Amino acid sequence: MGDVRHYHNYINGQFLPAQSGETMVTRSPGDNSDLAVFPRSGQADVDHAVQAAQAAFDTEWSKVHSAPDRSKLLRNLAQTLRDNINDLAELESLDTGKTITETQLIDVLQAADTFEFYADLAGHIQGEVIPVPGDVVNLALREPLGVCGAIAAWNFPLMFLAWKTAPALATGNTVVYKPSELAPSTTLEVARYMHEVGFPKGTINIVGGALEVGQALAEHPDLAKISFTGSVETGRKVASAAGLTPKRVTLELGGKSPNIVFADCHLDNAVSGALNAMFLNAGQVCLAGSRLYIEDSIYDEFLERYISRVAKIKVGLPLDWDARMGALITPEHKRRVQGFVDRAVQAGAKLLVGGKTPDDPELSRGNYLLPTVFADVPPEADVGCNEVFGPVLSVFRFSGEEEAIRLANDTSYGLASAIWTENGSKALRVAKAIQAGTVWINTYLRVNPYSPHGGYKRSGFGRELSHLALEEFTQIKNVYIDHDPAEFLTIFE
Ligand code: TXE
Repeated sequence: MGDVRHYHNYINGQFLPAQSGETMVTRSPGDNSDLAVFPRSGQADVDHAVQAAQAAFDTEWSKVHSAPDRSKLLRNLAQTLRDNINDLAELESLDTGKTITETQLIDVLQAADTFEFYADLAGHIQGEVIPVPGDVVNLALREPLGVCGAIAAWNFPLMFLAWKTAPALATGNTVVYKPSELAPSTTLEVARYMHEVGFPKGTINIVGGALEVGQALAEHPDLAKISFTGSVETGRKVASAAGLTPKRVTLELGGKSPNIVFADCHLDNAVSGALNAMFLNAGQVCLAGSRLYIEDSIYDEFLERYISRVAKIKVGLPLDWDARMGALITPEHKRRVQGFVDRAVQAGAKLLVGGKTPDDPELSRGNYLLPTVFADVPPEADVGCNEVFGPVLSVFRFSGEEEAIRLANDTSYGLASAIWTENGSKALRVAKAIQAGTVWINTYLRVNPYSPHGGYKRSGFGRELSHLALEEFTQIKNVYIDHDPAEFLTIFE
């Protein structure tokens, strides 16, 4: 699919190869052709980046650069993303396999919006004055943490870059960021924009590589925080490594989110919502509504309408503007997803649509799977309860509010959920009863920089986005000033 690109790390304001000289290759999921060569970094590169970030924090970023300066840089970066939307969207599609329609309409714009949102907030990071009795002034100052590490997954590279670096930088921290080795290209491209926009050297460092880089970051004694997005299993390792040299941890892990359709819903909207919920980015979305619960009395009608629309989803090459679903990230991941499908069939689940590779010869070299829907999923089929991270939906039926809540909460995950009903009181009752970090009512996958994002239960802890992320990247200093002119009281002689 064109020329192979070559990237370096971005450390201390310089574009550098890994100190070992080693490189890795990323392939385009659409046809598995080589897309980019980038550094396979190691401990020495992470140490270099952390030292650079510490020096920038100590000397410049948190002290010399005021909030308006930080705000201006973030805003200029957002504008640069917008100016380069066509190039970035194309590269993001080639690197991740998702459709150009998605990357143009969602990924690049969301990333730019997020940088802008935190540019706005940079000037509003405030502490408190605490009303302590007596002749005392008590201030709670809100200060940056120091050097923050970030480890990202491959499914929304540009958005994760913005979600993790924008609040960190806005609050005066410096950052060492590791993109996923499966889709690092746009992140390494944006490093160039960060340089051009004029972020001071060492403020933001991007280190490419595989799990060795993630491990080195999680274990690093000089990091104040680590922010991680990825699988539950890796999240557990990151949290325990981070605990050895205590640092703050934010984990955004997987999900198996319930999408509940009550009989009194707006049927057309609920059908459209359930398509968004499951098939955007070919289901490789932590928030995917991969358990669809339909109330008994509308079960058949809903499914009939839904399946006829699923069957029309065009699976296509990432740069095909008519395609509505692209490729899965790697051949291994496709095999993993296909494994869920095969086991579900063996366990007796009813395959309503999809379940196989598309016939289109144009797609034969990529990692494509047709949108897939199962009904009558028996409890022993893991497709119904584990995160598939592919375009595979399990449909269940329920009867009444109580059963909907019980089924929705019957999972160790708690990332997202949705309720479709025209009854406002019912919607609020169910929303309060669901154990998840997000409950959408009559919509699905509304994500924006203004609203907090994060999980309950095994889906993680800490919040990204919104003004609440500012708390995750700051600490409070208690300044207590006694200006009572009377003699100082003490129990000592
Ligand atoms: O994730 P990993 P992968 C889920 C989804 C998917 C599965 C595996 O189910 O199929 O996870 O995806 C780095 N210490 N999600 O393999 O392994 C790694 O280099 C420190 C849900 O991509 O968790 C990458 O940068 N870092 C999810 C990042 O961690 C380590 C999005 C994520 O890798 C490390 C993606 C280690 N020991 C996958 N091992 C979501 N929440 O959206 C790996 N890494």
